[in-house]
Amino acid sequence: MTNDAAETESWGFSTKAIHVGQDPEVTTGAVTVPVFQTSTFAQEAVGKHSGYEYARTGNPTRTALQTALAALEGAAFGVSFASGLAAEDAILRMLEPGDHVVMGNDAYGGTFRLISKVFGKAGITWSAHDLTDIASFEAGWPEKTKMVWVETPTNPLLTVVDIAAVAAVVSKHPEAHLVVDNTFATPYQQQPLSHGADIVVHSTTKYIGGHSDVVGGFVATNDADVHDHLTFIQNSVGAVPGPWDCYLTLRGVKTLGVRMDRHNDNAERVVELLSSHPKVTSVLWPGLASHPGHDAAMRQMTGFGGMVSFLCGSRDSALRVAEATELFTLAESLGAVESLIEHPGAMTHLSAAGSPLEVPEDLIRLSIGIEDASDLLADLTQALEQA
Ligand code: P1T
Repeated sequence: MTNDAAETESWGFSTKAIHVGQDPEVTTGAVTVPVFQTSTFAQEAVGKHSGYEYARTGNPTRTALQTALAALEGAAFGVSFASGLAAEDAILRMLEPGDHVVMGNDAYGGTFRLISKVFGKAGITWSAHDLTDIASFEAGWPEKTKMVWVETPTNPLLTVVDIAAVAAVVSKHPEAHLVVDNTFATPYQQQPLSHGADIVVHSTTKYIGGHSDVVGGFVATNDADVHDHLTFIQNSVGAVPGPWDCYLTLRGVKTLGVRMDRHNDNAERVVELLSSHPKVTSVLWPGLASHPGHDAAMRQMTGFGGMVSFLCGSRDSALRVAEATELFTLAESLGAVESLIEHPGAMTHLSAAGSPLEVPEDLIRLSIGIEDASDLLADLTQALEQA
């Protein structure tokens, strides 16, 4: 059985997740894409080979993952990397000294560190803007902007940026690319290319892998020049995922849809609890009608996701709650089957301290897993007693 492109195009999300790029293996009929644990591939004659020469350049397990993820983002091209930051690094290497990156005023601390500290040294300038204020973003367009970097929803404040509105501004500047980090939403509930983004990036470490057992990154695009750049960097720099990592990620991909439905449902239950809790001063989740980005989320997302952040009055209260949960594990990362809790100011976003991306000190971020909601609620209830 070989699936042709026209047939797969019409498939639903989970059918694509399970089948695209994942035909039974031709020599044995193995139903699951094998882990091609090899660094090189035999050639029949010089330059005559199966399409694979050397595993940094290409590996069939990686091809399967790239093909499946590209289909899920509705993209012509997909390129995998060893981590989300390696994927971001590959994108940012499109820039030249003197170029400028506009980013949102809330983003993963590691992304901020990469742009400001690593690419800053290479002569790339950056500025942080409130990308929910489209008029001021448009009016304040910095000269030499070559890239606009959007996270939506953002990490960790869950701000929703209207992708189509930002794309409308960026498209007036043909020299600039719009990059959307789709890690929090996942392609199951948001497909940025369809809203005008040029490039989509993921930390596949998160929901796509889904089991806290692998680190990875992925980039999707419909732009052949961008794709050429990415494959050139993938091969030239070599920050590639190994075959086992690709296999584990692909195994996670198959259940992305069902996991996201459960993450969404559990998050809704947690948000209900937090919203009426006396120790909680504010709950941040795009599914709340009172969330400033709720309307934009309704337009561009089909679910609100499993990430929930909240404020609880003081840094000390936040630290006490983060250390008091028993079922929620105190840990960085997110998007897996088990629930996690963290204090962004002291953990994931420490590198943004003192910058325009600094986060509130009484902020707690939850990654709601797929356990039974009643157990999650009981754990949070007992932990909040320490607030
Ligand atoms: O960790 P890595 O796979 O390199 O991905 C980086 C990254 C990129 N984009 C977003 C939105 C992210 O959240 C991350 C990683 N974030 C965490 C590790 C965290 O706990 O927030």
